Amino acid sequence: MTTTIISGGLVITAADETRADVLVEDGKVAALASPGSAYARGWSADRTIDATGKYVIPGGVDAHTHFELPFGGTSSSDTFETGTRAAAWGGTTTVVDFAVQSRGRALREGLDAWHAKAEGKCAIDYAFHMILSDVNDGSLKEMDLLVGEGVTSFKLFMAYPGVFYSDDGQILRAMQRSAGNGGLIMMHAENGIAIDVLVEQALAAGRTDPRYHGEVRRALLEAEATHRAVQLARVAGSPLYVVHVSAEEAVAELVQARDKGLPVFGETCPQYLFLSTDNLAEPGFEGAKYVCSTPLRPREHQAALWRGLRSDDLQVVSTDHCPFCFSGQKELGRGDFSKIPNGLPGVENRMDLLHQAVVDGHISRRRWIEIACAAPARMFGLAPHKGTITPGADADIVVYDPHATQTISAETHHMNVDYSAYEGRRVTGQVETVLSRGEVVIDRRRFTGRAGHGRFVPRATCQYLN
Ligand code: DUC
Ligand code: ZN
Ligand code: ZN
Repeated sequence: MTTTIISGGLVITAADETRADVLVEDGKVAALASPGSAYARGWSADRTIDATGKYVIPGGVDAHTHFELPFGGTSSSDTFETGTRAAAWGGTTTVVDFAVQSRGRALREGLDAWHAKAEGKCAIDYAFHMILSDVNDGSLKEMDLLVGEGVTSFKLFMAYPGVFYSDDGQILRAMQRSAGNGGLIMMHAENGIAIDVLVEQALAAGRTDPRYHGEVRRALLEAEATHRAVQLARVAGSPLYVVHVSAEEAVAELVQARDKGLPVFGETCPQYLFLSTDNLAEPGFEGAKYVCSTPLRPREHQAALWRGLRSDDLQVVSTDHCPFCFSGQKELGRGDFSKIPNGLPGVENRMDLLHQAVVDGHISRRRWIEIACAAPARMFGLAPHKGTITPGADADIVVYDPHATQTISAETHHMNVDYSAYEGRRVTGQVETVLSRGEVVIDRRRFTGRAGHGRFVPRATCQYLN
């Protein structure tokens, strides 16, 4: 049995901030004690980590990543090995990635393929959601089996006709099924049929630059789809989690639903909080670096997102990490924005950017831990093992230096992508040491983990409602 004491830090969870020593035994949190009392209590340790002057926080839970995702004629550039290592560098100790059902194929085939990509490769623990691209009698039945295997959430798309798109009838049927089996429906809420008309019209008029990606994917079409998804979930009697909310008008739809007491939840991502259409409009095709869907919005939308995060109308910040290199991948869309692979890197940056939001006064320290660790763990059935520091929980712990400053850059990041969406941004706060189930995977800013340490975590059903 290996024991570690993390001494002298400020332990921050979503519920509390206390100065405490943390005893880790056999990969789990064994106890918390008032600072300096560890030895008086007779604790002994193989290793002591001095966290004086530092925060001791739960490892981040990023509930939205795409490693090795085939998309837009290419594949996202982080593997499970590089992506989970970068996550660890950024203080994230659990990721939930999206396995994909191909059209005309079984969920089982897609899930097996994602298990094969991840197994033996991950530096931190991982779990899967399932993307439904083909809702039919077979896939509906398979949803029950997946819930039994710990894949308890299913993403549906109201966008990308001909690829991932489901029509309203298919969505309703999947929601009815999840109402019965405890699964959580995650919705990509954009009206893809209308967007495709606007794409065609823009290209025909010669509007081919990256910024038109943001213009055709109108905020109103995100709001309309969000509204429709909420009504369909009401009819089905199922809860609903809307992913990557970016538009103020979509937040308003969620607020309206939640004010009615409906079990409707929302996620936003750092790119919508920190970036804007100004980035999409950067000259010389640089805007391609910021093409993702839902798209970046004018910066005026950011206030509604921060407000939603403070008021709990938005519950989770995940990354939608889906990196494509500028060179050779984003470049596929030169002369036609609709051919730019959609997605941004960010799995390494989320915890730091959200700490910067604490420094800037957008959210409190405890809210930082709630939206980045505790809420995603509860939402996706990972609690009480993940997302908090309490006796019995997995010892997924980050020693965080709140005073260190750093400049985010592709030169120094660990994601397998040739640019940073946050290049040159100065932030206060930095991950110092990271434990994953008690094993030190980052030791004072040196990677000490290994591919294969990370395990698949079968998840319970959504605990947010309990
Ligand atoms: N949005 C992205 O930006 N990338 C992958 C899929 C998605 O919905
Ligand atoms: Zn999506
Ligand atoms: Zn996504």
